[in-house]
Amino acid sequence: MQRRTLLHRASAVLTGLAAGTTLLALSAPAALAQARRTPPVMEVWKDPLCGCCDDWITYLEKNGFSVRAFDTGNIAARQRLGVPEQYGSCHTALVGGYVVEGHVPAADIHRLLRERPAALGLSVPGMPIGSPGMDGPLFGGRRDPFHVLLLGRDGSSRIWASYHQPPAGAATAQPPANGADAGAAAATATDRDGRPWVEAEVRRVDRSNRRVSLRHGPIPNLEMGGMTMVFQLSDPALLEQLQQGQRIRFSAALIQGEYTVMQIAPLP
Ligand SMILES: [Cu+2]
Repeated sequence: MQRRTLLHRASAVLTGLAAGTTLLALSAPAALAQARRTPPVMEVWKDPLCGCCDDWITYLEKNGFSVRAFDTGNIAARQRLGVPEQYGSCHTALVGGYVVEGHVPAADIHRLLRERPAALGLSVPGMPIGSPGMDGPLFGGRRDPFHVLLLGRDGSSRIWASYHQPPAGAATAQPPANGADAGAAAATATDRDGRPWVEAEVRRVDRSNRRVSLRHGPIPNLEMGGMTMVFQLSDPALLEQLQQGQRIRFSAALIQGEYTVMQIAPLP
């Protein structure tokens, strides 16, 4: 009788877990089993408008993590935790004393927590298309190669894992040589660094604040729909190329939490 009750409870627990509900009252054995399986808690700092951050969080929750997300304080968290700028992405997380920057696969984080190397943490710099959270329908199944880096506390890094690498010996696409940029860029779907080109109309050029307002089409790598938005510029010299009313192609990225125009090309 008692055994049957326990089994009953166990199946209720499983049902509850499957439904994703919070269990408030567990029987003692179930609570013990549950404690052993308690998912690591990860804190994530991100921008409230960051769709790919939300997708990454949803993915982590499906892959063994419990996430506490903060919609502000991303830049401050990155600085406080000591992530050098070149390893930055759109969100910064902390789990088990380690920093996790950007769209890092769950398996690499589990391995980090298991092996516990002397390190700052892991990073996937930028926002590679095809990484977890950057693989929604908008990206049409595109899988760009990327590395997960193990960051040292001294600012160094080494490769922890690699994904979607071209097979050995395969010809790798070379970026167009400088000087041939404009023509080649206009003829391709991505900029020199593989970010998708987006068509836009320049609405306003704010030279004193070094910002530009663009009415743009969807930006797949930022999971942003078409809208009018203000961007900062990766290089202030880009301002000189922009005039109100002009039609352009541009690429964008999230740099230190700010939407940033990375490159500009004439429309074909
Ligand atoms: Cu992202």
